[in-house]
Amino acid sequence: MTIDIITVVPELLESPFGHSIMKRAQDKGLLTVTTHNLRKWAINKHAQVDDYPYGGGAGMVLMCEPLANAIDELQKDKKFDEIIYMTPDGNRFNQQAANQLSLKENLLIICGHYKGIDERIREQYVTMEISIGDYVLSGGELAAAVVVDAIGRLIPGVLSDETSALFDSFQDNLLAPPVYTRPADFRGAKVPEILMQGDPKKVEAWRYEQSVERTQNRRPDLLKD
Ligand code: 6GU
Repeated sequence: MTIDIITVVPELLESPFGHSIMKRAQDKGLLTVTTHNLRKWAINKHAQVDDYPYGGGAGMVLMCEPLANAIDELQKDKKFDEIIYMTPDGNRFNQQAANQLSLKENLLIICGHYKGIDERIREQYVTMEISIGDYVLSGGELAAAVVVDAIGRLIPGVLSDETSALFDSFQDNLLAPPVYTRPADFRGAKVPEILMQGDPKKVEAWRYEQSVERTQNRRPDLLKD
């Protein structure tokens, strides 16, 4: 899978994909993340990519031309399955959306900044709008990093134990069960006996029970649908 990201702050996206599972996905050639500085397509020698909003008001708006020229140029090299705009008024991101996007070949993500991007780019280019929650970030970059991480780890072959994503929280609308590692006794707090006995059937049943209980207690809304 390839993911191209257009941003005015590429520095914000340098570290998130350089470590751990995202790094391994890229080293294995299963995922290629490329960030593009929008200023490369600036309209003048002052590197301008934004302007005042028509009608007045605070904040700047990313202009049509730099974004359109950037997208047009990137589209010459590949066909994007989705052109995604990160915005607090987009569709709320969740595990189901991550699953669906992990099956795509080429994604393009546009990060807004300031007041956002000119509406005509949303109308003419963007095929999907994503928000990561009901709060406002100062730009789409951190949200894009969240989305790329959630998608990237689902690409087949990325996780060392291919089945492990199947047991994530939310994958079946259940939260994950509690986990333990050594020592068996931490300051008097013992690991549940059933996990120590080594009967896989019993362990599986216990984990499922714990998942349901945890979901009932913490996220009863997940059990409704
Ligand atoms: Cl995708 N962008 C911004 N700027 N803020 C957000 C968001 C995205 N999702 C939640 N808040």
